[in-house]
Amino acid sequence: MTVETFSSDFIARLRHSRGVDLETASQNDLYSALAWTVRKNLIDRWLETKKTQAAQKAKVVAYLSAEYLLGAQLNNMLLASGLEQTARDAMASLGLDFDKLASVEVEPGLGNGGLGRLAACFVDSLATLDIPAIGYGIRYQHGIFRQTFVDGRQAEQPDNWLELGSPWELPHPEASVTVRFGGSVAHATSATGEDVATWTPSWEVEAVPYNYLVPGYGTANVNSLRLWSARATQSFDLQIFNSGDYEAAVRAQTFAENISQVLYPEDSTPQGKELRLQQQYFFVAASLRDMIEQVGTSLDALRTLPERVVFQLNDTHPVIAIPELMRLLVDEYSVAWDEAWDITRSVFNYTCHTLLPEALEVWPVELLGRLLPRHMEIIFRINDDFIAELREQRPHDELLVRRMSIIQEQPLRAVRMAHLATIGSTKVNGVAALHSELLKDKVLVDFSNLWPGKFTNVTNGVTPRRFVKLANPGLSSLIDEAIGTGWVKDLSELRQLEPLAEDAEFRARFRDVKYANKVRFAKVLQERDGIEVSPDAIFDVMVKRLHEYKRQMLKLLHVVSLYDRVLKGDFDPTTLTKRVVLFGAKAAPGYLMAKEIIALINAVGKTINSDPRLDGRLRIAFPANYNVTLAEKLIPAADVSEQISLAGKEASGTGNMKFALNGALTIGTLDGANVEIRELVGEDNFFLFGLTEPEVEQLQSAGYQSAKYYESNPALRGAIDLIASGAFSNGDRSAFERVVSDLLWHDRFLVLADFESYIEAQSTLESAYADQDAWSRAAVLNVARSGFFSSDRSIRDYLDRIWHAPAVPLR
Ligand code: CR1
Repeated sequence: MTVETFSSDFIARLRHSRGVDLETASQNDLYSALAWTVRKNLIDRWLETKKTQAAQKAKVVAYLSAEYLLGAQLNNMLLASGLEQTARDAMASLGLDFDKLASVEVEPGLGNGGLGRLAACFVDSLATLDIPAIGYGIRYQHGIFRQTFVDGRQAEQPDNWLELGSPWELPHPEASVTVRFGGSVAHATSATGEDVATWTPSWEVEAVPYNYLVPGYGTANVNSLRLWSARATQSFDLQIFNSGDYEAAVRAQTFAENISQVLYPEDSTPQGKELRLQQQYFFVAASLRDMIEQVGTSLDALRTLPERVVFQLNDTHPVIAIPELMRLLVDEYSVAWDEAWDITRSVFNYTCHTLLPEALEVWPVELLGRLLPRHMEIIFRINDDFIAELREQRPHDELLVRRMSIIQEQPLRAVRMAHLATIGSTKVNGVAALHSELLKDKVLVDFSNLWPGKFTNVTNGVTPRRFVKLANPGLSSLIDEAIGTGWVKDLSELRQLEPLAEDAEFRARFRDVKYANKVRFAKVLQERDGIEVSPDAIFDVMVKRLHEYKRQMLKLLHVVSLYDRVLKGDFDPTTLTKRVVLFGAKAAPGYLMAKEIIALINAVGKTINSDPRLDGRLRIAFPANYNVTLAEKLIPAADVSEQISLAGKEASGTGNMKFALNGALTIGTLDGANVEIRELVGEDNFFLFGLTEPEVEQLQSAGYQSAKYYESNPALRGAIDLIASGAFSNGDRSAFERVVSDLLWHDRFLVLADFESYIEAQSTLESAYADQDAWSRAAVLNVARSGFFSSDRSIRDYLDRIWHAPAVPLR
């Protein structure tokens, strides 16, 4: 495509679809026309992909995920279509500022954090590897809330990403699926003596699919992401309307459409909200129906399901799919129970993303039974069969039965979704080597004893397209020049950079790229948030959801203790290494402690940033509303990556991988994927500190008392006392009492126990940073040795270990 044809397509779009011309167009008109013009170049490939995959009856990977944290689309679509320069030149030829237009896009933030971003990386890699795949999810009207700070405290604003429409989606209302809820179940016995259940639901909604293109990189293949939007069904609506109760009709419509209104802003800990269960069933029921119809609903076709599709359950959120498939097969298509169960167990696999016991979803029997009465029956029957089998294999162990049952009796009768997922799946995987071990040995130990072969590991990965190629053009060109461009599709090629770590000239150029990225980010931060940072400081970055287990408090205590020592005249501030501590973090709106910690970080920032004694050598920068768009600018600029969760709590982490790939050095614990990062990049190129998981376990079972650490470590005591003194709250000693007393008397995540070791690692890090050339060598080695963390590799692992779905390249 030439610049001229791009321009004329663009103008035609503007006129024919938006009804405006160049003179009258708004920024949004221009952005939309630009997006349409780019999309046009992918549509033929998309249609061709669908046709080829259908013709070959290829096995499809159906990824079921309640979240997709996609990030901006335009840049990625341009990369995939190879039109970046053309589009830029075309806009310039029309006198338009490409970057300004691109910045109009509001990123689809249909996810909370790592889990949702992982799903987005996975669909990218599936497309790139030519695997027939479809991502199923929910088209939330409002994605993750927009965070602002009011007096340093988090305030949540609704995310209106669809306000001006999205040029990337293709609605297909004609392919809508009805999803039913509530009501009751009647039973009869068939002539052959089988139980026949008839579910009479009491209400229903329409699920309208919206397709998004998921183009692969360096291939013609374009897969789909299908997100469902809830709409009131016509008949449902009309019935009430005709009865004359217009208000009730409107209420019913609102009720139905609420289902896809908003993403639950929870991360790791679920909330037992009925609407959330409605959302889960809503998208899963629509997706199964959609998939099964593609395979066919005759008995013969249904029997081929395991060869035609594999469903990956992204955490417990979509696990209601297991009883739903049973219901479809048994109730709607008259497959015998045992055969239906064999089919079901062979098409599902489950990925667990957590180690926190409180994060494993459970649904009260009362609620599930009311919302989905037939599913509740099916779950009971699955459980009865399972328990019968268990009693045979492990007689006289009723405690074991109670532990493994899908139904928990205490404190509330409830369905344990992780147990249902494990029982109903072929494979269960964790998301990093350590996590998968702990899953086997702790969280699901009874199941791994029973079925050792069921458990496997697939270490997470990130897409190098978005997080290196697009986010870090400077580094990308440097790599291209050194080793060619193959790394974008085969990230293991980064290994070839290793010898260049010994090349002084290469290191200098690498350093220049990092510095330029810091300058670029400083500019972004200035324009976006009015925050000033100097590129000459260490950029010490901690970005992730705010959670106590991730220990933003530990990072903050480090800063406060430095400040305290300066105040006490312990050392000369001019000897401080110049450092900007960058935080980015959203707290779940109902997570009060997390919100307190945000307020405290901002309060400390306000005080130290304006204290002349520090001479600007130590600063905190906490831009609000950290999102994918900001990450793409921040990560390439980072010198230090903070991965400091308590060992045994972070399932994997994926930010850690993005930083290493962009040449930041990690300071971290032996937790999640940090373990593998350190092994690969080498222990000399990683700043390790903290207790190991077994040590944590030991300390906790011995009766951990955080106050002891406070008593015995003067630097720690100084930092905590300074917070408690009101130094960051205008003398108000009560302002952060909750945070302080929690640290002293509870400290569930052993912040105080790891403080000393963390401070030591930080001073090692500072000495290392002083030798810029040695630092650059370590940074280059981080890049060269992190190729393993490509999501392409993760997907290959899923294919080998779990999915066994062959690639279907287009001609
Ligand atoms: C984990 O906390 C992991 C991602 C993706 C998160 C994080 O360590 O990297 O999943 N879990 O696997 C989560 O969000 C709801 O659970």
